[in-house]
Amino acid sequence: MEAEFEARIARGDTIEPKDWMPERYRKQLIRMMSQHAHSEVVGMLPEGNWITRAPSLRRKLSLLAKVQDEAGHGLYIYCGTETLGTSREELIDQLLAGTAKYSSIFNYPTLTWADMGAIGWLVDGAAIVNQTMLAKASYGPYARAMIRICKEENFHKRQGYEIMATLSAGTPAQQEMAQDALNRWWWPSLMMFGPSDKDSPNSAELLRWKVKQKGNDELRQRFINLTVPQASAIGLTIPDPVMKQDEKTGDWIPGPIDWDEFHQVITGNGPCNKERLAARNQAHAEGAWVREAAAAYAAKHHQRTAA
Ligand code: FAQ
Repeated sequence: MEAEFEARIARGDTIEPKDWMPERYRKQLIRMMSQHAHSEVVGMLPEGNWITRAPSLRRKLSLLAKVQDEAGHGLYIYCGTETLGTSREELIDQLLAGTAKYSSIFNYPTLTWADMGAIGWLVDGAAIVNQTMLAKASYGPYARAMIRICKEENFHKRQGYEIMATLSAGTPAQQEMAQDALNRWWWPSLMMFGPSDKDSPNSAELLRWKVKQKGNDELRQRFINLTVPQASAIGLTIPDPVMKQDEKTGDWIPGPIDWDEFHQVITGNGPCNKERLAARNQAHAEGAWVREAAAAYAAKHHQRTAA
Protein backbone atom coordinates (compact mmCIF):
# COMPACT_ATOMS: atom_id res chain seq x y z
CA MET A 1 0.00 0.00 0.00
CA GLU A 2 2.84 2.32 0.86
CA ALA A 3 4.45 1.76 -2.55
CA GLU A 4 1.16 2.48 -4.32
CA PHE A 5 0.74 5.65 -2.25
CA GLU A 6 4.26 6.83 -3.13
CA ALA A 7 3.59 6.03 -6.80
CA ARG A 8 0.41 8.12 -6.72
CA ILE A 9 2.30 11.04 -5.19
CA ALA A 10 5.02 10.68 -7.83
CA ARG A 11 2.38 10.74 -10.60
CA GLY A 12 0.95 13.96 -9.13
CA ASP A 13 -2.37 12.37 -8.07
CA THR A 14 -4.38 14.07 -5.37
CA ILE A 15 -4.88 12.15 -2.15
CA GLU A 16 -8.47 12.28 -0.88
CA PRO A 17 -9.84 11.67 2.67
CA LYS A 18 -10.96 8.06 2.10
CA ASP A 19 -7.73 7.04 0.36
CA TRP A 20 -5.14 5.02 2.22
CA MET A 21 -2.26 7.17 3.49
CA PRO A 22 0.71 6.53 5.79
CA GLU A 23 0.03 7.58 9.37
CA ARG A 24 3.02 9.89 9.21
CA TYR A 25 1.51 11.73 6.19
CA ARG A 26 -1.76 12.13 8.11
CA LYS A 27 0.08 13.38 11.18
CA GLN A 28 2.15 15.89 9.24
CA LEU A 29 -0.94 17.28 7.53
CA ILE A 30 -2.85 17.59 10.80
CA ARG A 31 0.13 19.43 12.29
CA MET A 32 0.50 21.84 9.42
CA MET A 33 -3.19 22.40 8.66
CA SER A 34 -4.17 22.92 12.29
CA GLN A 35 -1.37 25.46 12.73
CA HIS A 36 -2.58 27.17 9.61
CA ALA A 37 -6.22 27.25 10.79
CA HIS A 38 -5.17 28.62 14.19
CA SER A 39 -3.11 31.31 12.42
CA GLU A 40 -6.14 32.52 10.51
CA VAL A 41 -8.20 32.69 13.70
CA VAL A 42 -5.55 34.34 15.90
CA GLY A 43 -4.69 36.52 12.89
CA MET A 44 -8.00 38.33 13.33
CA LEU A 45 -6.85 39.85 16.61
CA PRO A 46 -4.14 42.33 15.52
CA GLU A 47 -6.45 43.83 12.88
CA GLY A 48 -9.61 43.53 14.96
CA ASN A 49 -7.88 46.02 17.25
CA TRP A 50 -8.36 48.73 14.59
CA ILE A 51 -11.90 48.13 13.31
CA THR A 52 -13.43 50.76 15.59
CA ARG A 53 -10.64 53.23 14.79
CA ALA A 54 -10.49 52.99 10.99
CA PRO A 55 -10.18 56.53 9.57
CA SER A 56 -13.23 56.37 7.26
CA LEU A 57 -16.33 54.29 6.61
CA ARG A 58 -14.73 52.87 3.43
CA ARG A 59 -11.65 51.74 5.34
CA LYS A 60 -13.79 50.31 8.12
CA LEU A 61 -15.89 48.27 5.67
CA SER A 62 -12.89 46.74 3.94
CA LEU A 63 -11.10 45.97 7.19
CA LEU A 64 -14.24 44.39 8.62
CA ALA A 65 -14.67 42.28 5.47
CA LYS A 66 -11.02 41.23 5.59
CA VAL A 67 -11.14 40.16 9.23
CA GLN A 68 -14.36 38.25 8.55
CA ASP A 69 -12.65 36.49 5.61
CA GLU A 70 -9.87 35.32 7.94
CA ALA A 71 -12.48 33.69 10.21
CA GLY A 72 -13.87 31.91 7.15
CA HIS A 73 -10.38 30.70 6.17
CA GLY A 74 -9.88 29.28 9.66
CA LEU A 75 -13.17 27.41 9.39
CA TYR A 76 -12.44 25.90 5.95
CA ILE A 77 -9.08 24.68 7.15
CA TYR A 78 -10.51 23.23 10.39
CA CYS A 79 -13.03 21.38 8.18
CA GLY A 80 -10.19 20.18 5.97
CA THR A 81 -8.36 18.94 9.06
CA GLU A 82 -11.49 17.09 10.21
CA THR A 83 -11.33 14.99 7.03
CA LEU A 84 -8.11 13.53 8.49
CA GLY A 85 -9.97 12.23 11.54
CA THR A 86 -9.44 14.92 14.13
CA SER A 87 -12.20 17.13 15.49
CA ARG A 88 -12.32 20.91 15.43
CA GLU A 89 -13.07 20.94 19.19
CA GLU A 90 -9.90 18.98 19.89
CA LEU A 91 -7.80 21.40 17.84
CA ILE A 92 -9.39 24.47 19.41
CA ASP A 93 -8.80 23.04 22.89
CA GLN A 94 -5.10 22.72 22.02
CA LEU A 95 -5.01 26.33 20.82
CA LEU A 96 -6.74 27.61 23.96
CA ALA A 97 -4.47 25.57 26.21
CA GLY A 98 -1.42 27.11 24.53
CA THR A 99 -0.09 23.76 23.30
CA ALA A 100 -0.64 24.44 19.58
CA LYS A 101 1.47 26.63 17.33
CA TYR A 102 0.18 29.44 15.13
CA SER A 103 2.10 31.84 12.89
CA SER A 104 4.76 33.88 14.67
CA ILE A 105 3.63 37.03 12.86
CA PHE A 106 0.47 37.44 14.94
CA ASN A 107 2.42 37.93 18.15
CA TYR A 108 3.43 41.48 17.23
CA PRO A 109 1.40 44.54 18.27
CA THR A 110 -0.54 46.83 15.90
CA LEU A 111 0.46 50.29 17.11
CA THR A 112 -0.80 52.64 14.38
CA TRP A 113 -3.27 52.69 11.48
CA ALA A 114 -0.34 52.14 9.10
CA ASP A 115 0.00 48.66 10.61
CA MET A 116 -3.28 47.77 8.84
CA GLY A 117 -1.55 48.68 5.59
CA ALA A 118 1.61 46.77 6.45
CA ILE A 119 -0.31 43.63 7.45
CA GLY A 120 -2.38 43.55 4.27
CA TRP A 121 0.60 44.28 2.04
CA LEU A 122 3.28 42.18 3.74
CA VAL A 123 1.52 39.51 5.81
CA ASP A 124 -1.15 38.71 3.25
CA GLY A 125 1.49 39.16 0.54
CA ALA A 126 3.69 36.54 2.21
CA ALA A 127 0.67 34.28 2.77
CA ILE A 128 -0.16 34.45 -0.97
CA VAL A 129 3.38 33.45 -2.00
CA ASN A 130 3.29 30.52 0.42
CA GLN A 131 -0.28 29.41 -0.23
CA THR A 132 -0.28 29.67 -4.02
CA MET A 133 2.16 26.77 -3.82
CA LEU A 134 0.01 24.95 -1.25
CA ALA A 135 -2.90 25.15 -3.72
CA LYS A 136 -1.02 22.38 -5.55
CA ALA A 137 -0.46 20.31 -2.39
CA SER A 138 -0.99 16.57 -2.69
CA TYR A 139 -3.85 16.51 -0.15
CA GLY A 140 -7.05 17.45 -2.02
CA PRO A 141 -9.10 19.18 0.71
CA TYR A 142 -6.16 21.40 1.72
CA ALA A 143 -5.22 22.28 -1.86
CA ARG A 144 -8.82 23.19 -2.74
CA ALA A 145 -9.21 25.37 0.36
CA MET A 146 -6.07 27.25 -0.68
CA ILE A 147 -7.50 28.19 -4.08
CA ARG A 148 -10.37 30.16 -2.59
CA ILE A 149 -8.27 31.52 0.25
CA CYS A 150 -5.64 32.91 -2.15
CA LYS A 151 -8.31 34.74 -4.14
CA GLU A 152 -9.50 36.46 -0.97
CA GLU A 153 -5.95 37.18 0.19
CA ASN A 154 -5.38 39.07 -3.06
CA PHE A 155 -8.09 41.53 -2.11
CA HIS A 156 -6.53 41.80 1.36
CA LYS A 157 -3.13 42.53 -0.08
CA ARG A 158 -4.46 45.23 -2.39
CA GLN A 159 -6.34 47.02 0.37
CA GLY A 160 -3.17 46.95 2.51
CA TYR A 161 -0.92 48.23 -0.25
CA GLU A 162 -3.42 50.98 -1.03
CA ILE A 163 -3.37 52.11 2.61
CA MET A 164 0.44 52.24 2.48
CA ALA A 165 0.48 54.09 -0.85
CA THR A 166 -2.03 56.66 0.45
CA LEU A 167 -0.06 57.28 3.64
CA SER A 168 3.18 57.47 1.70
CA ALA A 169 1.75 60.16 -0.54
CA GLY A 170 0.39 62.06 2.48
CA THR A 171 1.78 64.48 5.06
CA PRO A 172 5.29 64.00 6.51
CA ALA A 173 3.70 62.50 9.64
CA GLN A 174 1.73 59.99 7.52
CA GLN A 175 4.84 59.08 5.52
CA GLU A 176 6.70 58.52 8.75
CA MET A 177 3.90 56.32 10.05
CA ALA A 178 4.01 54.17 6.89
CA GLN A 179 7.80 53.82 7.05
CA ASP A 180 7.68 52.96 10.75
CA ALA A 181 5.11 50.22 10.07
CA LEU A 182 7.30 48.77 7.29
CA ASN A 183 10.30 48.90 9.65
CA ARG A 184 8.47 46.91 12.30
CA TRP A 185 6.72 44.34 10.04
CA TRP A 186 9.44 43.61 7.47
CA TRP A 187 11.59 41.16 9.41
CA PRO A 188 8.69 39.31 11.09
CA SER A 189 7.16 38.88 7.59
CA LEU A 190 10.34 37.17 6.38
CA MET A 191 10.16 34.87 9.42
CA MET A 192 6.65 33.74 8.41
CA PHE A 193 8.25 31.42 5.84
CA GLY A 194 9.80 29.38 8.64
CA PRO A 195 13.42 28.55 9.42
CA SER A 196 16.05 28.25 6.75
CA ASP A 197 15.80 24.91 4.89
CA LYS A 198 18.87 23.54 6.64
CA ASP A 199 17.11 24.06 10.02
CA SER A 200 13.66 22.95 8.89
CA PRO A 201 13.00 19.45 10.26
CA ASN A 202 9.74 18.96 8.34
CA SER A 203 10.59 20.28 4.89
CA ALA A 204 12.32 17.23 3.39
CA GLU A 205 9.39 14.92 4.14
CA LEU A 206 6.76 17.46 3.09
CA LEU A 207 8.58 18.12 -0.18
CA ARG A 208 8.90 14.42 -0.89
CA TRP A 209 5.16 13.97 -0.37
CA LYS A 210 4.46 17.10 -2.43
CA VAL A 211 2.59 18.81 0.38
CA LYS A 212 5.14 21.58 0.02
CA GLN A 213 6.23 22.31 -3.54
CA LYS A 214 9.12 24.62 -2.61
CA GLY A 215 11.38 25.04 0.40
CA ASN A 216 11.07 27.85 2.95
CA ASP A 217 14.09 29.78 1.61
CA GLU A 218 12.96 29.76 -2.01
CA LEU A 219 9.52 31.11 -1.11
CA ARG A 220 11.02 33.75 1.20
CA GLN A 221 13.29 34.87 -1.65
CA ARG A 222 10.34 35.02 -4.05
CA PHE A 223 8.45 37.24 -1.58
CA ILE A 224 11.46 39.55 -1.13
CA ASN A 225 11.93 39.91 -4.88
CA LEU A 226 8.26 40.80 -5.35
CA THR A 227 8.14 43.24 -2.44
CA VAL A 228 11.32 45.30 -2.87
CA PRO A 229 10.11 47.04 -6.07
CA GLN A 230 6.65 47.52 -4.54
CA ALA A 231 8.25 49.43 -1.64
CA SER A 232 10.27 51.68 -3.89
CA ALA A 233 7.23 52.33 -6.13
CA ILE A 234 5.53 54.06 -3.18
CA GLY A 235 8.64 55.74 -1.82
CA LEU A 236 9.32 53.44 1.14
CA THR A 237 12.66 51.99 2.17
CA ILE A 238 13.17 48.33 3.11
CA PRO A 239 14.76 48.44 6.59
CA ASP A 240 17.78 46.38 5.61
CA PRO A 241 20.90 48.48 5.03
CA VAL A 242 22.96 45.53 3.77
CA MET A 243 20.42 44.16 1.30
CA LYS A 244 21.84 43.99 -2.21
CA GLN A 245 20.83 42.67 -5.59
CA ASP A 246 22.62 39.68 -7.03
CA GLU A 247 23.65 40.80 -10.51
CA LYS A 248 23.39 37.33 -12.02
CA THR A 249 20.08 36.13 -10.59
CA GLY A 250 18.43 39.49 -9.91
CA ASP A 251 17.57 38.25 -6.39
CA TRP A 252 17.52 40.80 -3.58
CA ILE A 253 19.72 39.21 -0.90
CA PRO A 254 18.67 40.22 2.61
CA GLY A 255 20.91 40.75 5.62
CA PRO A 256 20.86 38.14 8.39
CA ILE A 257 17.49 37.23 9.90
CA ASP A 258 17.32 37.26 13.70
CA TRP A 259 16.47 33.60 14.28
CA ASP A 260 16.77 34.05 18.05
CA GLU A 261 13.83 36.41 17.93
CA PHE A 262 11.90 33.87 15.81
CA HIS A 263 12.56 31.09 18.35
CA GLN A 264 11.51 33.32 21.22
CA VAL A 265 8.23 34.12 19.47
CA ILE A 266 7.38 30.52 18.52
CA THR A 267 8.11 29.29 22.03
CA GLY A 268 5.61 31.68 23.58
CA ASN A 269 7.84 34.64 24.43
CA GLY A 270 6.98 37.12 21.68
CA PRO A 271 5.65 40.60 22.44
CA CYS A 272 1.96 39.58 22.39
CA ASN A 273 1.78 35.77 22.81
CA LYS A 274 0.11 35.96 26.22
CA GLU A 275 -2.29 38.69 25.15
CA ARG A 276 -3.37 36.73 22.05
CA LEU A 277 -4.04 33.56 24.01
CA ALA A 278 -5.96 35.45 26.69
CA ALA A 279 -8.08 37.18 24.02
CA ARG A 280 -8.90 33.85 22.31
CA ASN A 281 -9.81 32.25 25.64
CA GLN A 282 -12.04 35.18 26.55
CA ALA A 283 -13.78 35.12 23.15
CA HIS A 284 -14.33 31.37 23.47
CA ALA A 285 -15.84 31.72 26.95
CA GLU A 286 -18.07 34.60 25.84
CA GLY A 287 -19.27 32.57 22.85
CA ALA A 288 -20.37 29.60 24.99
CA TRP A 289 -24.03 30.68 24.87
CA VAL A 290 -23.95 30.77 21.05
CA ARG A 291 -22.61 27.22 20.88
CA GLU A 292 -25.24 26.05 23.41
CA ALA A 293 -28.05 27.76 21.49
CA ALA A 294 -26.88 26.28 18.18
CA ALA A 295 -26.68 22.79 19.72
CA ALA A 296 -30.18 23.16 21.26
CA TYR A 297 -31.57 24.33 17.91
CA ALA A 298 -29.93 21.43 16.06
CA ALA A 299 -31.30 18.91 18.59
CA LYS A 300 -34.83 20.35 18.28
CA HIS A 301 -34.60 20.33 14.48
CA HIS A 302 -33.38 16.73 14.54
CA GLN A 303 -36.29 15.69 16.84
CA ARG A 304 -38.87 17.38 14.58
CA THR A 305 -37.43 15.76 11.45
CA ALA A 306 -37.42 12.34 13.16
CA ALA A 307 -41.06 12.81 14.26
N1 FAQ B 1 5.39 30.62 13.00
O1 FAQ B 1 10.14 22.35 9.75
P1 FAQ B 1 9.55 23.68 9.58
C1 FAQ B 1 -1.96 34.15 7.13
C2 FAQ B 1 7.48 25.98 13.18
S1 FAQ B 1 -1.82 32.53 7.42
C3 FAQ B 1 5.25 29.66 13.93
O2 FAQ B 1 10.05 24.52 8.46
P2 FAQ B 1 7.05 23.37 8.23
C4 FAQ B 1 -3.23 34.71 6.62
C5 FAQ B 1 6.94 24.76 12.46
O3 FAQ B 1 5.56 24.65 12.66
C6 FAQ B 1 -0.18 32.31 8.07
N2 FAQ B 1 5.84 28.46 13.84
O4 FAQ B 1 7.95 23.54 9.50
C7 FAQ B 1 -3.56 35.91 7.37
C8 FAQ B 1 7.74 23.66 13.10
O5 FAQ B 1 7.23 23.40 14.40
P3 FAQ B 1 6.57 21.96 14.81
C9 FAQ B 1 0.02 30.91 8.37
C10 FAQ B 1 6.59 28.23 12.74
O6 FAQ B 1 5.68 23.03 8.65
C11 FAQ B 1 -3.04 37.13 7.00
C12 FAQ B 1 9.10 24.32 13.30
O7 FAQ B 1 8.86 25.73 13.31
N3 FAQ B 1 0.29 30.18 7.17
O8 FAQ B 1 -1.01 34.77 7.36
C13 FAQ B 1 6.77 29.19 11.73
O9 FAQ B 1 7.71 22.45 7.26
C14 FAQ B 1 -3.37 38.28 7.72
C15 FAQ B 1 10.08 23.97 12.21
O10 FAQ B 1 9.67 24.53 10.93
C16 FAQ B 1 0.49 28.86 7.22
O11 FAQ B 1 0.41 28.25 8.25
C17 FAQ B 1 6.13 30.42 11.89
N4 FAQ B 1 6.25 31.40 10.99
O12 FAQ B 1 7.06 24.81 7.53
C18 FAQ B 1 -4.42 35.83 8.45
C19 FAQ B 1 0.77 28.20 5.89
N5 FAQ B 1 7.58 28.66 10.78
O13 FAQ B 1 5.23 21.91 14.17
C20 FAQ B 1 -4.76 36.99 9.16
C21 FAQ B 1 0.93 26.73 6.02
C22 FAQ B 1 7.90 27.43 11.20
O14 FAQ B 1 7.48 20.90 14.24
C23 FAQ B 1 -4.23 38.22 8.78
N6 FAQ B 1 2.14 26.33 6.68
N7 FAQ B 1 7.32 27.18 12.37
O15 FAQ B 1 6.50 22.02 16.30
C24 FAQ B 1 3.33 26.23 6.07
O16 FAQ B 1 3.50 26.53 4.90
C25 FAQ B 1 4.46 25.64 6.86
O17 FAQ B 1 3.92 25.01 7.99
C26 FAQ B 1 5.54 26.67 7.30
C27 FAQ B 1 6.54 25.95 8.19
C28 FAQ B 1 6.26 27.21 6.08
C29 FAQ B 1 4.91 27.83 8.10
